Amino acid sequence: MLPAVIAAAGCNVILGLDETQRRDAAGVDAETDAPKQDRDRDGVADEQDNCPDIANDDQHDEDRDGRGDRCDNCPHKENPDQADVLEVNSGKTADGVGDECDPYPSLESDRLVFFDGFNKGTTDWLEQRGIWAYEGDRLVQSDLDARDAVYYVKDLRLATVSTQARFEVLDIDPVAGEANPSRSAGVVFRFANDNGYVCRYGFDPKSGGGEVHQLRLMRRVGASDVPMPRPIGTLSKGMKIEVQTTFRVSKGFLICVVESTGLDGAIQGQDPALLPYGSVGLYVHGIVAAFDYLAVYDRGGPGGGQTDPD
Ligand SMILES: [Ca+2]
Ligand SMILES: [Ca+2]
Ligand SMILES: [Ca+2]
Ligand SMILES: [Ca+2]
Repeated sequence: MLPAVIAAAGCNVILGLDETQRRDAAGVDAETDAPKQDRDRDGVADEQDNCPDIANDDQHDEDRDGRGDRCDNCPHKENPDQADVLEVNSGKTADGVGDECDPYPSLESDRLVFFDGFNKGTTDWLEQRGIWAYEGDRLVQSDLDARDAVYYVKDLRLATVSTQARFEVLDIDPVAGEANPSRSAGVVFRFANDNGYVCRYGFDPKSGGGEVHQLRLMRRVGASDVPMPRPIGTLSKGMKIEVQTTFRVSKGFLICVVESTGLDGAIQGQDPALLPYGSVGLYVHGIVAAFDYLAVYDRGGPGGGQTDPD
């Protein structure tokens, strides 16, 4: 029986050619007899392929720098030169994360573990609250009345997590006499027990009129703020805001950075009660926001193990 099994297996290998391979097998230029060059067999010829060695049939290029997301060492930061030299300049080994987006550009071993340019129209996210939909290359939370709308990436179990996200403020719920009148958006880090932190930009009405605009690191345990909000510029419609966070879980250390034209700020907090891992999400409260991307970086992988930077 053995030869028959082998013959059947061999037959399956031939019949098992996928659609791309069949097309390639037949893809011979009639005039030159030269095979079409499509090294990664994603159906896009090499000279047109923005990642000629990595299959990426969607050809998505979030930052429009000519490199497809799949082979761009900063998929969301324009860096056509793909520079990744700052570790080497510090006597270390380049880690493959471009200088332009590397959370620790002179320390090796950073790793991009999750990137979503929100172009796929499908999701394998863990959980959502609010009304989230893919609209033209962005993920939009469209419920103006939503309080604590979130979108969670599935559990990442990372020891030190850095996130980079950008969103546009499309609308803001007018502040009226309500119990929780704050408006904000940002990135949330959730621990396994459902507690966590939000790095967010937002504002509250000021008693006696006006608004207090602040960058906040908000602890979600009992919804109490980490007591170091930092006043920054005024949130307005059309503003594009970049949020960067680092959660150094092993040291109970959190950094929250917000950048936008006309405003920026950074705060950090420390909490010895941080748990060893969690998931990352997008967070919106009383705002319609369109997220361009979310990138998540790790130093250490599951359970940690890498040296945590000081
Ligand atoms: Ca390709
Ligand atoms: Ca690119
Ligand atoms: Ca890039
Ligand atoms: Ca790097």
